[in-house]
Amino acid sequence: QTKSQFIKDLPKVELHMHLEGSLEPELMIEIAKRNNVDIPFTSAEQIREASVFTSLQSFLDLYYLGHTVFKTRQDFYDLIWAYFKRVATGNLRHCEIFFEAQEHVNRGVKLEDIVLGLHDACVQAKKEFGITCGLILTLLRHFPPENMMELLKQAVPLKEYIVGIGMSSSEAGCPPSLYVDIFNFAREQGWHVTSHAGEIGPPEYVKDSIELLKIERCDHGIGARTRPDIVKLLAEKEIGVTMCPISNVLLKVTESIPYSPIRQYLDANVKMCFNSDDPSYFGSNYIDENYAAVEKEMGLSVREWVKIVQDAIDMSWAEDDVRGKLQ
Ligand code: ES4
Ligand code: ZN
Repeated sequence: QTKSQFIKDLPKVELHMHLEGSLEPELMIEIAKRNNVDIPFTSAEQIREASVFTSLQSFLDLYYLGHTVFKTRQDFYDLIWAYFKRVATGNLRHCEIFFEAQEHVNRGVKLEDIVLGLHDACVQAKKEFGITCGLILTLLRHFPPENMMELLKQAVPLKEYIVGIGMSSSEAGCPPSLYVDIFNFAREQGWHVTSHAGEIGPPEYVKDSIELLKIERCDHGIGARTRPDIVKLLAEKEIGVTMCPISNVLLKVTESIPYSPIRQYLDANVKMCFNSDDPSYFGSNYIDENYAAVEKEMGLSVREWVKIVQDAIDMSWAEDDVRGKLQ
């Protein structure tokens, strides 16, 4: 058996994928058409041509424009179903997916339509593909904390369909200290919590997300690499990082995959896993392509690959029965 086949066959767990970042250009065009939403593109080809980024913000501008096509429960079902169909071919077994309801709800979509549309597809994915999925309601830093709190309160009656709360969008000018009340509220509701920290933000944002927000894992986390004390904190507290190697390169967050701190964190015994972030905007590179890219650039050992798959299971919020099946 070849090494690349071994990596293809690894049972995969994805913990860092933004649902709206899996919107393939063809589906964007189709949903915009059926909902009569104006977007500045008439073909999938144009969207692909526009998907070349110079920075995180240049990506976010196009990405949030893509959000505007969604209106109905069916739209959300169709979006997540397309993801399940795609990743089932790459041996995905479990995923926890960020969905950015805050954008849609602020435009007038009902939270219940989003959550129930996604939940229906999750039930079907378990039946048809044996994929289990947790939904992570994701707060967006470009909205004020009061708006985040409003959304969380609306989500309480839908609690059983939501495994945890995340936070994304650009860290620029948005330190973790602004969100202490929000994360306290989320934890009091019994939700798991995670946050993007140390993507483009400074090392202190990783430390403060751990100490002030009490995150259970850290999305990206690569910004801690210049601070051995914070890398050590990640290891000692067993806060795993959900890395997105292709995303980091295409958004110019790191120069190349070996320059992202994969080797450094492995050696420091920080738990980690590899994820796709926004696969459709990054050249349709899903989780299996991220695994393949790391192997091509770095050639990890079989033992390291097995550890990474185990880390992903450990870091997940899967119920014990699912966890048992993943082992
Ligand atoms: C994202 Cl803050 C951030 N970074 C990279 N990709 C993203 N997708 C959604 N939010
Ligand atoms: Zn992300």
